[in-house]
Amino acid sequence: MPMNHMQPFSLELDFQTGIIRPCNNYIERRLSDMPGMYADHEAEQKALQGGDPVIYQVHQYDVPNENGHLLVVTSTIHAGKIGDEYHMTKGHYHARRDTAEVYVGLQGQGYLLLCTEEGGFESMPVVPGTITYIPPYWAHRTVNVGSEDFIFFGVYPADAGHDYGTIESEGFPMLLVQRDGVPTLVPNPTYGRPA
Ligand code: S6P
Ligand code: ZN
Repeated sequence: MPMNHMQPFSLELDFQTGIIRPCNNYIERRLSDMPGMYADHEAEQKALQGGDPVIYQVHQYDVPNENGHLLVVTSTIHAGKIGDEYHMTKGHYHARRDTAEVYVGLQGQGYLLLCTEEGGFESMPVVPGTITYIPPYWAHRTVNVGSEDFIFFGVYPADAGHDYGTIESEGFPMLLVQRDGVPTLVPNPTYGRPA
């Protein structure tokens, strides 16, 4: 075996929390880390003043960011809303647009929202046991529409990288909000325009 081959390894995944051990890349995103991404800016300001809640946590195990390697990652989105819009991730395209990703639902009730730069949009529920395939060229955002943590596992090419800027400036075509107590997709009035 060539000396530069990496050794196989295994990790422990806690299905109740999404924590993987060991973990060498932990990210916590608070509301203040995603300014202007929720449609209701008044509700956003109120929540910021009320303590800047942690919206989601990401546990990833980093390996070399090289072609051939895969990254494994869990995301835990805490339940809640900003105004009537459910807690969600920032959402991103992969910097290398020709890379896919697979998500597996582990806990809670969520949705995966996807869009393309050509204006395409798709959404699908993600619950424990759902496998979703995110093809190359689709931006992806996840949303917790339930009353407990929404947790999912993901795996994607280690050289994919992340482009957050496109979604930061353009948003998603649709928003997922609560209407009459039910998760409902509504057109994003500021889609395509800087927030
Ligand atoms: C990475 C993968 C997920 C997200 C995570 C947080 O390609 O899609 O691990 O990074 O769900 O979302 P975001 O949009 O803040 O990266
Ligand atoms: Zn991704």
